Amino acid sequence: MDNKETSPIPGAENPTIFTGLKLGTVKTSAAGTPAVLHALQHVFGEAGLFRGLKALGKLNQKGGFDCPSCAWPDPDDERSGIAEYCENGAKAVADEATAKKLTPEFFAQHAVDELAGLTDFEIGRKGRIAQPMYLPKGATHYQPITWDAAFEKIAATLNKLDSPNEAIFYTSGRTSNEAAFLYQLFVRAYGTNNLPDCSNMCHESSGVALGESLGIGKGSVKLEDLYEAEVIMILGQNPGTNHPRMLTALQKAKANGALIISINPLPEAGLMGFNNPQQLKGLLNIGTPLTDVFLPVKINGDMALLQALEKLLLQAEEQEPGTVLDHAFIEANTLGYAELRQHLQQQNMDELVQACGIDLVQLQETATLLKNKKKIIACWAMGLTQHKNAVDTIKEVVNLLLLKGSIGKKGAGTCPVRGHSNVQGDRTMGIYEQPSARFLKSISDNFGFTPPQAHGWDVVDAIKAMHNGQGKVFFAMGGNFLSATPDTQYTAAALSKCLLTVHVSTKLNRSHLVHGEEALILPCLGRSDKDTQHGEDQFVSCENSMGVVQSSKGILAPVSDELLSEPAIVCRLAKATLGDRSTVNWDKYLEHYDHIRDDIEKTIPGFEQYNERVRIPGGFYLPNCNREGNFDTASRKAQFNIASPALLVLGKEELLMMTIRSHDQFNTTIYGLDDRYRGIYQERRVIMMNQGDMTARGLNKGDVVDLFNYHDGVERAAHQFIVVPYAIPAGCTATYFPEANVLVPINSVADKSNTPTSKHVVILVKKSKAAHA
Ligand SMILES: Nc1nc2c(c(=O)[nH]1)N[C@H]1C(S)=C(S)[C@@H](COP(=O)(O)OP(=O)(O)OC[C@H]3O[C@@H](n4cnc5c(=O)[nH]c(N)nc54)[C@H](O)[C@@H]3O)O[C@H]1N2
Ligand SMILES: Nc1nc2c(c(=O)[nH]1)N[C@H]1C(S)=C(S)[C@@H](COP(=O)(O)OP(=O)(O)OC[C@H]3O[C@@H](n4cnc5c(=O)[nH]c(N)nc54)[C@H](O)[C@@H]3O)O[C@H]1N2
Ligand SMILES: [Mo]
Repeated sequence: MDNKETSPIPGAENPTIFTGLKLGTVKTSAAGTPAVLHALQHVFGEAGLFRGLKALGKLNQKGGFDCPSCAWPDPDDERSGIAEYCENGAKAVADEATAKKLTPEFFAQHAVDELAGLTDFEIGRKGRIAQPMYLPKGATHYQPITWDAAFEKIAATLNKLDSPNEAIFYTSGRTSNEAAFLYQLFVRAYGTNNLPDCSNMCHESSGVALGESLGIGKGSVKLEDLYEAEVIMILGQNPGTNHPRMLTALQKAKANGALIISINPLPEAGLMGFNNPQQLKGLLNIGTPLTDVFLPVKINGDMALLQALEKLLLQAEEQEPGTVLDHAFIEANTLGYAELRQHLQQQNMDELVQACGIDLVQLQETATLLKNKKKIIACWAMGLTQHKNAVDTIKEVVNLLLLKGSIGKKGAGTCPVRGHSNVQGDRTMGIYEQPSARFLKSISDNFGFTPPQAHGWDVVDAIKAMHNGQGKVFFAMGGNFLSATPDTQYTAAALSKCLLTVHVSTKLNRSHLVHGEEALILPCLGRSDKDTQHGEDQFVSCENSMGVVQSSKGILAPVSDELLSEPAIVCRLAKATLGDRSTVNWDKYLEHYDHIRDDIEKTIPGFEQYNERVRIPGGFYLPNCNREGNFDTASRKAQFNIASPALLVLGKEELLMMTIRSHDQFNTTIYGLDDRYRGIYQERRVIMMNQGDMTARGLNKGDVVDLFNYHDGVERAAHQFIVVPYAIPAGCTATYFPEANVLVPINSVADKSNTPTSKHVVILVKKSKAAHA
């Protein structure tokens, strides 16, 4: 670690100002009329009545555009006539569809430092970026630049590097298949595999675990499987806020008899109950209870909890042989059962109970419920993936499913619920720092150049490389790298050392304001914007969390004539950078996006007749070996995994912190200051604490505290957070991302996936000397 000597970079973090905390009641169910009203208020406030209604009318409709919010799939058959959207999808659309724009005058009036002094909430409300902007070396203000000059500048900088491996090309997960494919093609033609993406911070652990255990790094269930499941387990996920349309599916599953088991340190409103706004009962705010069994696990207690359940199931099987486990499935499809059984027998039940924080009686009741069930689906998100042992924990989820034969049959399987709307598609398109030899061969067969073979940097390695001077140019296709990544001050120092930082963006964010020697902002069309090339309206395509590829066609008039589509930006940058060296005909792609899809079809398996099938309303499923009952591992079998829960001994004063999303944000985009379901209003600088932990530290509700982390002997401090007592297990705390990212150590990552441990940060809480909130 070399960040001891770096002094804090101004504007890297949100300013420590309070906005006026109000505490209300914690909700016990999600959605219903207030959610719809809340959503419409947002859309009309930001986008205006006409743009707002027009956009919502086409959201997630067949032939419309794909919601830019989460990756939850659309129903294959019936879609709601009103609009297949949710409150938070509507907020995402409103945020993008806003008619407000940032003119050159705006940038002339406001210095970069001044903008960096605002909160993320204030920065995001400024509006859409309306023309390319350039920050010369040493300048205090961004100034307009033409597209041609911008591309030439980037090209000149890239071409003067000693090696293409000194450049880093990040991707966030909103980029379409078409743009992502061209982007990775350009980056590899330029000569590097440095393609970190948001997935490295998100579901990378799921991809690694599922790939190793089951032979495919994606989930196996389709939406209709949820309707046939006997049990749905939801681990480390808050669907009421982050995947609200999932609640409709859970409601239907429940009506068909499914039991829902929720495993989460917090009793999240959306897990507990749901008022479906599209049904009369929901409009009247009459809710359906969702969760049958709620297990308030300690942070990172999941592996212990799962092993305790598996141990109890093994015991039940011994008592009534042949009734609990699916021996035929285990025999035919798996490796390592005997070893797992032995390993579980050796685990001490008291220690497992202690580690997960759930008492034995509740675990026994849960095991009894699972005993005779044959169709189990496990859903999970960041509560499992962002831990040091995340890969092993997810493999433990797989162990449980395999014991029950719950993979490769209807109503059963794995369901990692993805985040960004096309994060899964971006990976399918080759946005990956560790491309397979097969993928690279396909590129060289189809495009007449040899792509670099050496693997590149992921997010954490890219940050370290910029920090130590090896990474010199940072280019981002979307996202907000500084605020999304761990160890904010370390990352800010890393970005500041670059020669050039470039962001292809829709909205202004902090990563534009903490920059390299020179910086560029390239404004692009968003999902809802109409994209016209050569006089014809184009559509793009995205892959959702369940592997369905669908078209997405924007409909709103762009806020400025100067916006380019992401494919156009890539093609023009590629031409400027590669010039005569290029073996790819970049102009062809912009004549019509069908040409991009033709080349995707040639290069990537599963896209046969892409142009035809993507035009079928509802799209098409990509192949998935697990669904067909196959396991594409080396042994052609599913692999049981042997691991032990981590033994973490906290110091006397130490607490564990998870960084989570409020109800009013999409990652680093802050829509508002409320976390309605958790009863926390008008404030984001809060720390949710167990009352016992507060009492032990002499803390009261409303006290202001400073938070510290000392990983690797470096002091990381997040100042001024207000204490909120909350129903959270002892020893555990929660703060919001990105305000608390400054505390997530760059070197604290998941084994194998290198994902920052954003849900597992050891902290000390000390009363702040600052004034009472
Ligand atoms: N509106 C909205 N939608 C979004 C997003 C957004 O910010 N806003 N973000 C999108 C993205 S990119 C993603 S990846 C997803 C994120 O979706 P989620 O993963 O649901 O998001 P988080 O808020 O990170 O919540 C994680 C949940 O895990 C729980 N948790 C934390 N630690 C543990 C643990 O150790 N064990 C268990 N069992 N649970 C734990 C927390 O209490 C919380 O309920 O949502 C996507 N959709
Ligand atoms: N502490 C902590 N850190 C985390 C997490 C956590 O739970 N805790 N979660 C992690 C996760 S799961 C993720 S996915 C990452 C998210 O990391 P990112 O994907 O990097 O972050 P976002 O906030 O989603 O990016 C928002 C920005 O994207 C731009 N944008 C929006 N739409 C478009 C578009 O259509 N095209 C282009 N080019 N730009 C667009 C806008 O300028 C906006 O400011 O953060 C990670 N960081
Ligand atoms: Mo994510």
